[in-house]
Amino acid sequence: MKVRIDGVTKDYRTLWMEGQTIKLIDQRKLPHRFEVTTLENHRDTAKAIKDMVMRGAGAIGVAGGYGMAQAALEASEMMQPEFEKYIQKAAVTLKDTRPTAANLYHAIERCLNAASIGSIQERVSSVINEAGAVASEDLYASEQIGIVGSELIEDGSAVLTHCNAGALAFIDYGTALSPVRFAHRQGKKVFVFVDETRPRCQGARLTAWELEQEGIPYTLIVDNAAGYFMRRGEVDLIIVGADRIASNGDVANKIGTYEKAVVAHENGIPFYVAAPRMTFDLNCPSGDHIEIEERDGAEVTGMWGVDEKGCPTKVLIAEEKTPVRNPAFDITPSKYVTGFITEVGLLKPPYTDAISSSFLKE
Ligand code: RUB
Repeated sequence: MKVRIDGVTKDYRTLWMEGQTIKLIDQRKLPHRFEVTTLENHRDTAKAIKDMVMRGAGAIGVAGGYGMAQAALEASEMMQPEFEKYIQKAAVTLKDTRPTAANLYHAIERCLNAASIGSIQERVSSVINEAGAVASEDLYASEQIGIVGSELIEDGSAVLTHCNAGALAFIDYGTALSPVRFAHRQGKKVFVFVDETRPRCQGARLTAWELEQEGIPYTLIVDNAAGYFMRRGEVDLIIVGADRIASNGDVANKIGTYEKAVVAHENGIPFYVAAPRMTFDLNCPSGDHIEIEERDGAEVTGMWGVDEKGCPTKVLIAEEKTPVRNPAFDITPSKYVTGFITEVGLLKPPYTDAISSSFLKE
């Protein structure tokens, strides 16, 4: 993704591996400060996933894979039984961070398999290669999603998106924002309504920042305003990302997605979900089986930002003791989804068949 710092534009990935460390853009500091931070070992990586230093299904999947590569390197001098114990424990530590995104689970399982055959040195190299393959596949998928999805965006369209399913939620390009990026690069006029996305405001802080960097016109709206703009006919289509998609097409995505889908349906607005196959969970029959992460109530009673001098600060908007429920995701039933934009094409209903046959394609 393009990042403009002091008038100079540079290309960045959301996260990458350097030796045994992971480097990543600290998403908690954006848009006020651009900072690259370093994670020294797999425990740091697990904590960074939990604390949302990086977030988004694709990005945490890649971080999970890299975290496993760190663990393998940490254990490279051990004997086989200790190596196996260490790797298994690291997998649990990394998985126990955020339960909803399928990508994290899949990436860790792939690395665990890679760690199971050969000499210790061979196992270490296999895990590193597998983690690298997860990252390359993510990158390829997000580029293809952009190409497939840009065909759905006509010149002059207004797209509404929720949360951040942009380059920062992936390695680059993103899912929901990738079609927008490609349409913009093809010279189409495209405008984006950016939902603020309480409580952590990934729309206001991250999606708005990404669109600003790319010079794509956008406007920030509060979550409650999306229905207003849809009813006025100002929104042509909605594209969101996903954290886990059940085999029947039910979608877990950032809290508030469900309401957007229902209001879009009511107003005859196409509602697309952009996601790579890593986000689909064929073992999960429906949205009712998806575990929804509940996060700390402090995210709802307080807000983080900077003061007028640019110093990081937290303000309380409700009394700290206020009882809070804070589900991070919700389920959108597949009947509200117009299509899935994937790296192997646009999937249309009936979804159970379309999803299972998409896994037969190369
Ligand atoms: C992120 C979120 C995003 C999906 C899309 O939630 O809900 O829409 O993860 O992911 P959080 P991707 O900020 O809580 O992680 O674009 O990576 O597939």
